[in-house]
Amino acid sequence: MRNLVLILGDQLDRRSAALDGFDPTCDAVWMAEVAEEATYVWSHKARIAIFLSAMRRHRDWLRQQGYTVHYHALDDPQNQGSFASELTRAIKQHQPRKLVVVEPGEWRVLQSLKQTAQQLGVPLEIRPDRHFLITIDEFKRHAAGRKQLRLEFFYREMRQRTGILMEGKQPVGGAWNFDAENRKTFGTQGPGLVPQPIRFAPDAITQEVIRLVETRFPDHPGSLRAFDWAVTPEQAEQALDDFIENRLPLFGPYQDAMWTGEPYLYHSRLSSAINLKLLDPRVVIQKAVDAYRQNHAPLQSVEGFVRQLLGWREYIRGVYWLYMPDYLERNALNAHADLPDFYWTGETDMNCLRETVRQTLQHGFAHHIQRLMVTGLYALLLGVHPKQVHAWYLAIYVDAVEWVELPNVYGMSQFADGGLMASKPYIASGKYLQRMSNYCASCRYKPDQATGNDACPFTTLYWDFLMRHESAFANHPRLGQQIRNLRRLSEADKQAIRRQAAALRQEKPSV
Ligand code: FAD
Ligand code: DLZ
Ligand code: SF4
Repeated sequence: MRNLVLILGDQLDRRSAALDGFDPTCDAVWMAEVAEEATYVWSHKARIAIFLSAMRRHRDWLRQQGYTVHYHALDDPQNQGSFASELTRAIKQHQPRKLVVVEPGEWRVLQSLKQTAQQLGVPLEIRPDRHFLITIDEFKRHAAGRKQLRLEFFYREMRQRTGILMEGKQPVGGAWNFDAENRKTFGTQGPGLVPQPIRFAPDAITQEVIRLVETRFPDHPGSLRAFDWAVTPEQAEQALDDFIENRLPLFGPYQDAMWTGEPYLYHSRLSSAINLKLLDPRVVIQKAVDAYRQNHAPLQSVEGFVRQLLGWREYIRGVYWLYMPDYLERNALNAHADLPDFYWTGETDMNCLRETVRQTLQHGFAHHIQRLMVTGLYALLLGVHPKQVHAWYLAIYVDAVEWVELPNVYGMSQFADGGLMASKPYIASGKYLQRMSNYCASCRYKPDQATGNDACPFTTLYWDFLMRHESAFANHPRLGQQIRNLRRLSEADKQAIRRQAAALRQEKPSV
């Protein structure tokens, strides 16, 4: 054998660079379902199922195209359960002269592949992942010499570089973003009838995978009863068209809103398909821009959506590869509390957390503002150790791959990187959740109270957070107002808040 081409679970791109120059007479593809990837973090059943189901579809497609695929199924009795063991077995059996792989989505996996190749004395060729619009090296050049990395600068550069939503050198519509128009709430009357996203009933392959996951990982969190994710490029494209047609027009204004029983609202629900590389982000962006040009969706929605993909997604990946592996060791706020158990069960009387976690367990999904301002915010205010927060986020979402999950958790949500990625910690009290959702209306707590039996734990912990980090943020340009408000509290109030926060840390409130 000349080349053994390794295709990992999140590399299901039919135009992958791994397949460039493939010669069916002397090359073969290797894919491996391995238990370690499901257990390394305690993965939600739906996360395991989506990867395995999509991998099996890709295997079948490759074989239909004439590629030889050596596929290590999870239930193969010889499968020893890790990339290292399965790759070693394959190398010994096929004796390839070279291994070829596209840049993996995790630093840990890259090290494991390098180590195995080195131990067995087989060269490993790592090819750039052209799924992304900017390479890792190009991002490093963008970062070089800058005192601070910020999304806004990067995003503008990407707009200029690609010409997306540009008129010559100027942004279409005369502004780079329309954030100020994108913070609408649903008011007390609620969102009304939100067009529900297209769903894909599990077919025979997915059903088989579901049975396998239930048998092999019965104690893992989450349910598979509602599994309806896209697992092929064709389904992913249908999901994209459905989003563009039905939800993109209102994506912008309601980007930050939340509502009970509505896990998707006007979000695209495309992250898993894009991260598995079933969808090319260029196609997604182009279809959104076309919708604007055809007057189907307003600029504020289209720009808001494009920014997530052309801006945040590429930026996040750049940050990950720029700072790994040291990034994982950061804990700038010196947070050491344990993640409350209810993150795995949803059993808490805090309604916002109960809704978000239960929905997450049901679908393996929560939209961005739920991840940032409900589960993320509570962990940040409580002071949970960032590694525990990271292990939860990596395990629990169907779209979680470390390159995208980790900077979102450490940089955007927990401020564990001390501001490398985001300009400030995203902190708020329960009053923010009251404004942006209807969660508080049926909660036993009161968002405007910081102490006493009915005090909202978010509000108590918000003030406590400011007190604990007052000196660090006293001169922060974007937290000044919050610190000034803190300084208006009486000493007695501060004491009471500290006591209540300490009790919350011990109690881990549950029903
Ligand atoms: P939409 O709201 O419709 O956005 C469109 C697309 O933009 C998404 O599909 C996604 O590809 C991209 N996008 C949006 N925001 C981000 C972002 N902050 N970073 C990178 N890409 C973005 N996203 C993941 O894909 N995997 C994760 O593991 C993940 N973990 C997160 C953890 C935390 C703490 C936070 C705050 C965010 C996380 N995100 C993650 C980002 C974001 O929440 C999800 O991409 C989004 O909720 C997916 O839903 P959607 O497809 O409906 O996105
Ligand atoms: C997340 C995941 C799971 C659950 N299972 C597999 C698997 O069996 N085989 C595989 O190749 N990848 C899996 N993945 C994705 C990996 O954890 C990891 O994110 C990617 O390999 C990084 O490129
Ligand atoms: Fe969440 Fe507090 Fe509102 Fe209850 S009152 S839903 S705990 S923010």
